Amino acid sequence: MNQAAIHQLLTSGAKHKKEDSLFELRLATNLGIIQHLFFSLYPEEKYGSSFKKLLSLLPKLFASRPDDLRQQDLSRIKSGNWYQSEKWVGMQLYVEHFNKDLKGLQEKIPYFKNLGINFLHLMPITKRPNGENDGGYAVNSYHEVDKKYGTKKDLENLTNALRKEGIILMLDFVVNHTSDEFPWAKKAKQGNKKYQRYYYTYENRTIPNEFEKSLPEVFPETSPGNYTFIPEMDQWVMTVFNDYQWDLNYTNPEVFMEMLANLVKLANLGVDMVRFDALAFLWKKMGTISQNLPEAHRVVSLFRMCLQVIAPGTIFLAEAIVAPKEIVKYFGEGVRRGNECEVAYNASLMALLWNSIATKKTILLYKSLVSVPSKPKDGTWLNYVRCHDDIGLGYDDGFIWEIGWNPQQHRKFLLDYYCQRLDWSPSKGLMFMYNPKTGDGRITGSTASLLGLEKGIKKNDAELTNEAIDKIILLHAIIFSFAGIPIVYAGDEIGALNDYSFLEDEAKKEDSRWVNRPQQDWDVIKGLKNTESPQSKIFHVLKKLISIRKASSIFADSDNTVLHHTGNDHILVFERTGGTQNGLLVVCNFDEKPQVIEATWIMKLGYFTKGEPKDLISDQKITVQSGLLEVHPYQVLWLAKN
Ligand code: OTU
Repeated sequence: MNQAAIHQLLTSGAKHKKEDSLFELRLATNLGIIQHLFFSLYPEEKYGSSFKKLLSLLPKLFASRPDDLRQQDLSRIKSGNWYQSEKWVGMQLYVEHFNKDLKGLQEKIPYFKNLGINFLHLMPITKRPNGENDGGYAVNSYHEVDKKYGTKKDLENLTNALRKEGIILMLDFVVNHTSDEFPWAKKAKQGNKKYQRYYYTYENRTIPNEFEKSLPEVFPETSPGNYTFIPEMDQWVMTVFNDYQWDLNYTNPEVFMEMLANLVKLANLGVDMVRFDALAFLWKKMGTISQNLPEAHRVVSLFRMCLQVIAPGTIFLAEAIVAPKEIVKYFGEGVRRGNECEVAYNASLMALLWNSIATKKTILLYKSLVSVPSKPKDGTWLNYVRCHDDIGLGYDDGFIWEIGWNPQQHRKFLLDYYCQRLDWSPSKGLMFMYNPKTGDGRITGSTASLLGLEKGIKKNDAELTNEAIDKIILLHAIIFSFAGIPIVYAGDEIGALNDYSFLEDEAKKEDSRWVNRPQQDWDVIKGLKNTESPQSKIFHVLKKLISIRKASSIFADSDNTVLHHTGNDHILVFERTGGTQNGLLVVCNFDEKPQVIEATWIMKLGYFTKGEPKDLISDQKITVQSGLLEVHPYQVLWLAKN
């Protein structure tokens, strides 16, 4: 298509306000890449008219963007990489488990402010089927609020109130699949060919069987295989996740365009960060595992570039729980700003922390962290101890071998340690999706229960309890000081234990992830003034860590993290560097015994210019004897240059 024709399409009917010209400017700047991406997925020979349709869609979508959000877009463009600031601290929650509904959530804004939370990830709140719906990850709508959470008005009130308080919002864009009740799926079931092409549907098993040869299973226990037979339409449909989640067919450009419109509607609700759920799965190809394919990246990039034109203030989070070298690709290929997602889950760090807790060692952590390929300077991590999902044991087998462990036996040890198969383990986790064919399994359980607090409290064992508290603080202190945005799972700040009530719920009992999605306990929160309870100890320390973080730009992600090797296998040390005057050294002991490290190199780095530095967490001066620094069991130190 030639540029004159494109220009004509774009300007026809435009009103030419200042904002419209800014829109046109953004479009002109990004058009080349949008066109290139589009035709690389949908060849021009066949899909030239689809591209024209996309071009006429963009101004319409921009016209639907509310004024206040357009203003915010402009100020965000001016404020650069606002998401790399040290000021952001997140919390993830299920609205119905937090405080009833959206209105209830709004009432709790003072709680977030008190703790220092200014970024919320609400688990899905849009319409979903009754019964099983994967916590809302089976969507009946991408933008209509499910009535169990309230009304659209309630959401508007909430987002307005949040914005007033400087709290940003993340919602999910379940981009890979819809529920089997979504309007398109319903029409497909009724025999509508157009909508059958919105999904991967097959009259017989020939193609599905070929695909199955190389496709792994995401939920092997509850939803084995990747296809489901739909009697109403007498066809098979691809369902990589649960059998009621139909995979969208992105080889069809109509799907892309309709989903773009859905994405804009979601962004227009006042969403600051969009979580791209399961984005690694967006493209399927026979003979591959159909994850992380180059075309999946192009689809994400095309969404990004279109949103760059329509709603440039909205940023994306990549939910790709895959190998580190694959995760970083979701930042896009730019050296500075990539052209896919601004933020990605630091799934590797999360999984490695759990490995270090069980083994009491940091060798695998170091080996893996040094090998993580660097991300573009303008991207950042979302750092978390755990989320609503299971903890997968996604470690590099090569590194496990190098340490001298057998990967299969090592994973078995971790499952045994966390899933109550070892008497001596403090952990009370449950197994998720154990696959006897492969011996693979994943771990569920709340942070506190996995770290021993449940056993400690139930056995009235003070030592176990205190150890668990220290471990909870240790892991949070790491994610609060690691480069990126930290996000706390709601309840972890008060040591919430496993919630076994899911076992009584027909729609939940097969999915043990519900054990780690507890109800927020407002009675405990009322009692936080009693500073001696385990819950208060955790809460007050985490609150302090958050306020320390927010007060110093050393915590901002400016590519200033350095890992230090100490020669002690139980210790992790990393530094946030800030020139000769400024710096933060994080020293962690993953062992149950005190450990010592050589301290002269720390002195040389400039942490002892005015004598022994104070640990910012305990406010105690650290002591160095004979050039050795002692770190208590599960202690974490934050040392500032003095
Ligand atoms: C995501 O997780 C969500 O976080 C889950 O809660 C959903 O069930 C799922 O998508 C389907 O919508 O397999 O076990 O590599 O690990 O996308 C969790 C990414 C999952 C997958 C991840 C998925």
